[in-house]
Amino acid sequence: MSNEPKLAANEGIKTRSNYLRGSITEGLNDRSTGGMCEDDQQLLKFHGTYQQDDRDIRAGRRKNKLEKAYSFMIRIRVPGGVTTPAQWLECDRMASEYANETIKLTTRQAYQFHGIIKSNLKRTIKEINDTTMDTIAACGDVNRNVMCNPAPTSPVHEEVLELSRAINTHLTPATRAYHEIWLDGEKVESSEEDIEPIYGKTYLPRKFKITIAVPPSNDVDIYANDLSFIAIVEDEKLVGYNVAVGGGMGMTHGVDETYPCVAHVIGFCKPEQAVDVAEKVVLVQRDHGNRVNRKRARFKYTIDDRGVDWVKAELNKYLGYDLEEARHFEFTHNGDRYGWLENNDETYHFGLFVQGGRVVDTEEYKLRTALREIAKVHDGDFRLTGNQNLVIARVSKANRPVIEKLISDYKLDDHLHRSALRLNSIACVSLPTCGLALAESERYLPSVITDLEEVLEKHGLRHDAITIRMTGCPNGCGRPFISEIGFVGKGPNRYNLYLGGGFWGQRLSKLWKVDVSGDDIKEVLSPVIEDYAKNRLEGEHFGDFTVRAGYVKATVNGPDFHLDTPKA
Ligand code: SRM
Ligand code: SF4
Repeated sequence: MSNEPKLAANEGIKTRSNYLRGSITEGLNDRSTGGMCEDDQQLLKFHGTYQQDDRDIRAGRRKNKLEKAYSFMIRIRVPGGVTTPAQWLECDRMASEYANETIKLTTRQAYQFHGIIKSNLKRTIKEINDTTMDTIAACGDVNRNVMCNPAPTSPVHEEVLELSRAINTHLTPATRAYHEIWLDGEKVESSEEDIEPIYGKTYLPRKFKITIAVPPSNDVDIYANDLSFIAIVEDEKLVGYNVAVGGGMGMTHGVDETYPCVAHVIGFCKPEQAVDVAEKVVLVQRDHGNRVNRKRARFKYTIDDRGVDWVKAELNKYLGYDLEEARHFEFTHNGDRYGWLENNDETYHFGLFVQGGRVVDTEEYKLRTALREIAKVHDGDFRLTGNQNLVIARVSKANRPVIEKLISDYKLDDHLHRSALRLNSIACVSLPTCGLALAESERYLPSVITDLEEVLEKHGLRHDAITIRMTGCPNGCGRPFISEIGFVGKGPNRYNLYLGGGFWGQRLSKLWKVDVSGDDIKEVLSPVIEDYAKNRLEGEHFGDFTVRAGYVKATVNGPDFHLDTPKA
């Protein structure tokens, strides 16, 4: 008997999969069930799709001894969040033809479709590829969609967008499985090393996330990513990037060895070194990440277990040169800008608030129709933000009146009437599609904000930006642990409340109240809001205030997240 610890089950699935093929093709052809076998469900993630079921009707189907109402979520990678009007129109068509009539804009600048039945899965992925977008590596134990600031446009921002695309392409799995399964690509014989030169047979221990930010905007939340590049600009020229590693949000309630972390800045690299740095950081994690315990398999734990100095030294070894000293930078916010913004090339952006990132038509607000009509005449592009919003971008001077009219006809300029709290909100998808959800989020946060708006109004805080985020479980898909007010699902209509996060996402929050009923949120938070209105210092943000006023202690990082917290 070997004393080697037993590898996590997913490691075996990857090893046996023949580079992500498994029996996916056979499963797709099996019409006796709407689902796929368990191993293939894991492998499908690498291809950008998740098996789910409609949780609103799960119990009823169980009672009637019916199979769960299986369907699939598809995630489309969009490096830097930039897509064309033609791609938008195609997504809009597919949302009706194959999905649930909605397009979901995610917290990582990607698109999602929900509710695709198995018999339409291959067709949908094929048609997404026909639009020159793809879904490979949108999920799975690989590098995910690479994010960057979507706005404004400037030569520096364009360079950064190019880098996000270059890293995205460089770290895309090389296996032909995706082409064979979804695009009817030919089977090509190749040697082991050619098949997957960066990842190897077992890919990464866990998902891996990369982002690039141009200060002063941290709208892509660099501190929550495994690897980030922070653009350093001198005399309006990009001179290189600070490199930050080890951010991440996910944790499990009651398991103290799991916790969110904010990233550590470890050095500086030149622009031409950035792709190489990204690859080598990935290799450090590939070779040293935890493949035994998936709950501690993210890069943040590799770093926490061995130390930041170790990771720096190891990375320098892999690179064959040393990162330089990190340079000075400053962030001021991590929210989006709304309304019209002029770029320095005589084009215009319109920042549009999309509640919960859900593009859908309702009786009162025809958002999806409006965006379809805009896409038909738009001569620029669409940019998805990391806060689930949308920028109608690079509108030409000549075309601006046409777009302005549509914006006005469909009342898309409603940010003017929204509270700053709502404009700085994020809610993860949660119920009914997410299999891991413990409580509502996307369907619930809007009404929580409406309640809190009454309190803000009363105390003159309607236009004060406070970041507020809700997730249906502690996986943290809406990055709640770096917001100033965070709600994290505990059970049906029960939430843990976190306070004290940094306004531009630089400091973790801390658990303040355990297991609060959704119905009590307004009552519980009102006195804190009132105290803030009366006793804040000039320019003091809500998160900083809640720490100074003693509601919570500041979290330094990582394991400290669980110190001094109330117990359930
Ligand atoms: Fe996430 C899993 C949705 C961003 C941390 N996430 C899931 C799944 C796939 C549930 C599952 O595994 O069965 C959710 C699908 C719900 C659905 O019905 O669509 C899901 N995550 C999302 C999205 C759509 C939330 C949103 O409302 O926008 C975001 C898609 C981003 C994308 O385009 O790639 C999304 N997820 C995030 C983020 C935020 C980020 O990346 O900046 C995080 C926290 C950062 C991080 O990774 O640490 C995040 N998702 C997780 C985790 C916890 C990972 C961990 O380290 O513990 C899981 C669960 C897991 O991996 O086991 C998860
Ligand atoms: Fe699902 Fe939890 Fe992510 Fe929300 S945070 S989408 S509930 S996994």
